Amino acid sequence: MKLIGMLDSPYVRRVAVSMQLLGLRFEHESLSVFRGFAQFQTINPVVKAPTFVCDDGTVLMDSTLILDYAEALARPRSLMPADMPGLQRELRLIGLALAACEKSVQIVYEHNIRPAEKLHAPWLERVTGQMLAALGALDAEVAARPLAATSATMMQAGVTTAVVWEFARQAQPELASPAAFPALAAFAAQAEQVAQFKAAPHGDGTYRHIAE
Ligand SMILES: N[C@@H](CCC(=O)N[C@@H](CS)C(=O)NCC(=O)O)C(=O)O
Repeated sequence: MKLIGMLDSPYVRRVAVSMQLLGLRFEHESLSVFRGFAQFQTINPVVKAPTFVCDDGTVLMDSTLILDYAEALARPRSLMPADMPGLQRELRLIGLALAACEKSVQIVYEHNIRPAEKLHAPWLERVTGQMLAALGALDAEVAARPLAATSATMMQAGVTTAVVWEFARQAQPELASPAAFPALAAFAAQAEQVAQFKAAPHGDGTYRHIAE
């Protein structure tokens, strides 16, 4: 099994960290969807990160769908709660984290992909407000009920929240600040100390397999 994409993508990183927490072995190729576009196309013509190549050659994409597949492979291990109230909360937190993620990525693209003279201020304002709303709601949830932050206890909401926080903190430090979102900052600082997070650090490196 092979995970394709850079660990500076929160979507790629959530898959890498989750698969390690699930005890699944995989190869990782740190390939950029921008600088490595042509090479990426040869693996997945859609050029989406993460891309995941299964052992039989089937090519999957979209982090949530890849994680569905990983969960099925890892059973009975799981990063999702089995009980209904637990599942409901987990899904709410993951939804908030992924919404914050999407908006944070859109802000990056608006600044880095679009020519400066074509930057569309109303769109930037809209997605910035949406990102702050998602981070605010997530911060309130985490403050009200802390998330587990150890290898043995972390669940998918914790993985996604911490990975998205690190991305947003690096991408928009003036917006995603510990002062504005103290519960998220404190939780993510703990999560980044977990071995599976350290083995897949945000950036252009390749993940390191952790022997169990
Ligand atoms: N919903 C997708 C989003 C993935 C995504 O947008 N990845 C970015 C990299 S962070 C990408 O592939 N960008 C290139 C493009 O969309 O053309 C997921 O969860 O995997």
